Amino acid sequence: SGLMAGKRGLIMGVANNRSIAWGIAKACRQHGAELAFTYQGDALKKRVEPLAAELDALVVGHCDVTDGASIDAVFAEVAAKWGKLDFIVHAIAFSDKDQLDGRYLETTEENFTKTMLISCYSLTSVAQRAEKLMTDGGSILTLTYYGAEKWMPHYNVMGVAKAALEASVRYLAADLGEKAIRVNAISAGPIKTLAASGIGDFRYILKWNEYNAPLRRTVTIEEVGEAGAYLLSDMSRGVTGEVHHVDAGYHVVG
Ligand code: 0WD
Repeated sequence: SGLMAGKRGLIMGVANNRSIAWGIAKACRQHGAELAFTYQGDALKKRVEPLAAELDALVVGHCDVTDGASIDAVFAEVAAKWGKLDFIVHAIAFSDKDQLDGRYLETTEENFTKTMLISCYSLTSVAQRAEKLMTDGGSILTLTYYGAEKWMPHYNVMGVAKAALEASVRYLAADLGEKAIRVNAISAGPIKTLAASGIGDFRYILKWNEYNAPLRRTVTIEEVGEAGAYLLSDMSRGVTGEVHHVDAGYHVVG
């Protein structure tokens, strides 16, 4: 269908075919969008290239959000290839695995800073570049988790970073609204991905959600993808600064 026909979007955060960003990319493509992927490092390049090919997408290069020059290079390539941009999927987070277990209290200054830079500030650094390319307005989407709102076991410093990320969504939405650029987040329920495998007792968290979420199950990357396509398309043109839960309803009981 043509819900997203004529729209061009940058997908950041595909590590493999289990990534949430991949679920969103597939849905956007199904609705007619044209896509460009970034990858982080050569190891992921080999994974991302065949996935991009499946969706007839461009690969616009290595982007490590801790390296501003690599973000600039990616946006320069998007500008050269497309001249403008309609949407961005920011599905990036990182924290040292050994601090996603045990007590938040043990978080080091070094890991706190790194976690905040990669998982929170990167949305702002990406939005700064996007503003210049979203000349017809646009939609920016990031991914968050319920651990931003409530204490969750093992989520620790990532919960603190996600709380700041959700606040960033509101501030960026206010800053970019007059340019018709919308900024929203999906708060996804737990999904077994590469990033999730770093969180202590993740299998227990999945089970807990299956027992307690109103829909009595967890969600898929395809379900997050469809909700993402809504937030990235004009269907949601009246929505910005929103944190939309795609979590089988867990947040109403948890
Ligand atoms: O249960 C889950 N999986 C949930 C994930 C529930 C709710 C939210 N999320 C969020 C994550 O926190 C993240 O923001 O969704 C987003 C996507 O995560 P994912 O799909 O669960 O995980 P994954 O497939 O591993 O993709 C995250 C990717 C990285 O993968 P790895 O595993 O190699 O760290 O984020 C990227 C990288 O591709 N990434 C970076 N990209 C650029 N620069 C960087 C960086 N410095 N660090 C990580």
